[in-house]
Amino acid sequence: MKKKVLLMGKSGSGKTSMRSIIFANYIARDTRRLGATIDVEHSHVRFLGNLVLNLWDCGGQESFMEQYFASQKDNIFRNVEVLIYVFDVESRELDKDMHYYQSCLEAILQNSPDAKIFCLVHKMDLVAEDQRDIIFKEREEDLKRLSKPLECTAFRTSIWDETLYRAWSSIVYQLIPNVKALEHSLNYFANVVDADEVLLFERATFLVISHCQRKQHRDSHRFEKVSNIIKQFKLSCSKLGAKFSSMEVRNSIFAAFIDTFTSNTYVMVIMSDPSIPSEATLINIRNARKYFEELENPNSMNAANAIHSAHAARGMVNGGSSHYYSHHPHQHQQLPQQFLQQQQQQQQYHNANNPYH
Ligand SMILES: Nc1nc2c(ncn2[C@@H]2O[C@H](COP(=O)(O)OP(=O)(O)OP(=O)(O)O)[C@@H](O)[C@H]2O)c(=O)[nH]1
Ligand SMILES: [Mg+2]
Repeated sequence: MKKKVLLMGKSGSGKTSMRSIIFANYIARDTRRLGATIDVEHSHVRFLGNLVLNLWDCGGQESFMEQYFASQKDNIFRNVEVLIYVFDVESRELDKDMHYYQSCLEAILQNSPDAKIFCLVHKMDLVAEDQRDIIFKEREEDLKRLSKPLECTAFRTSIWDETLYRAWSSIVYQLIPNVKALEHSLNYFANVVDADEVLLFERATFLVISHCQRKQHRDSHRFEKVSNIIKQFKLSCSKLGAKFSSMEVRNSIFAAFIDTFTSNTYVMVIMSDPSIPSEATLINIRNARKYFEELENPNSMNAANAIHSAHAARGMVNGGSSHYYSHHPHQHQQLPQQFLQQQQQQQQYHNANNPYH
């Protein structure tokens, strides 16, 4: 499934920088070396296996912009699924920026009226921290007003922090097929394994594509922070010739497990019950892999529908190829014999290794 994504905005606003960081493993510092994009640079990014993002990075110098709205109009604005318009927050030519943005919207309205529109108020790191909220709110209001009758979603972004991941996660989320089924299954998985929260990251970009939260958390930006940190770590590993595969972080309050999951995702599981041993969570992650692999691949056994049936849901716990280890007594009777044995062994292990027991 191919989806055309237009990246537009004036020259130097940061389009190629973002694209390179999210999809081509650049680090922020390296973007300083990027030259201005000549005309349109096309790239195809495979995302979650079946989804191919067809990115059109449109160089923003004025001579190119003029051509986009004249001779190249049909070619550029036809079949667009998503328009991402990038504004440099420090730009001194706001009127001109808005003029081009509106020309863009007119062309979208004519050629791809169903396209989703995102505006990124970018380079927010250059604005004093105490001004960021006010400036963003102002810009957001202006943009929403000027976009009518089209709707736009605005994000504040910077390549120097996690806001880049928040914006791009939200954008790609809208493009992922059967994302609801994925979320439903993730919820189910989180309940069975008794996790505080479970997150799915796309494997190459580390964007969050789905999450399930069962406990409140005070930091609403933690997901994109984790994306940002782990992506950097993964890049550092690959520079040393190593491949990041998993990690466990444990303190007195919680344990976080990040692990390779399906062929297109990493999973993160947050557990706060200290009586559940790491091994149990790792087994549960391993056992869920096949199920999620099938869910991601729409050609296999119609997995998206299967999740909605009670039969399949029971199968996740006590039958088929997937077994879950649980501490909850009411679930024990559902588990098959072989699994109970495994569980008893785990319990023994757990008792032997838990100093608080
Ligand atoms: N401070 C700051 N600088 C940024 C940010 N994003 C990009 N830049 C810098 O802005 C400069 C221009 O970035 P590009 O990505 O090449 O801009 P562009 O929109 O692709 O420009 P054209 O290809 O000419 O349309 C580079 O030096 C980047 O390092 C940001 O969030 N903050
Ligand atoms: Mg560029």
